[in-house]
Amino acid sequence: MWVNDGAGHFRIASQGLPASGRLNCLATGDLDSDGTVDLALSSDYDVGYSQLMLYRNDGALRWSRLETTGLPDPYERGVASDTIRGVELVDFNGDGHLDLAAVNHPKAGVGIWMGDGAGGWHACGETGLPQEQAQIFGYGVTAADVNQDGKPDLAVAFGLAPNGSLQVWIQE
Ligand SMILES: [Ca+2]
Ligand SMILES: [Ca+2]
Ligand SMILES: [Ca+2]
Repeated sequence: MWVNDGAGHFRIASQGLPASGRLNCLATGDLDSDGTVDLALSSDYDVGYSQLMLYRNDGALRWSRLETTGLPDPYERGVASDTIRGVELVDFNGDGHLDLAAVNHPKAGVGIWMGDGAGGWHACGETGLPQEQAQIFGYGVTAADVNQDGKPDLAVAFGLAPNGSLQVWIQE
């Protein structure tokens, strides 16, 4: 993490963030509604790490891992068949608490977890999003309200030559 001084100069501010591992994507958002920007990280292989990790910013740029329930368990053996590469934070259901979207790398499935604002998450079952796709990998996910109806939609990038694609889903 680097902080911008407003003139394009940056100083490092990473105290408490992971200093090792295979981290690949991040998203920002105020996970605990205290006004500070927090972080969600995805990791695609690390024994003892979770596929999804959340870090809280205390306002003085000291980061600490947030305790969570309901997100995927830490890797036990670095299982390469079930890893995540892509994470996004947005309030999908408009309840004021950030929710989380992530794309699985080797299965190319898109998962949604609803957040309760207090560290509890629950996976959504019937989302209409792909749960598993053959011959393609998931690489990235981002949310935006592409049809301007007030409900965040989702774009996901997939790739494994020659089958790559960028797909967009509208939230119903
Ligand atoms: Ca916060
Ligand atoms: Ca929500
Ligand atoms: Ca929309």
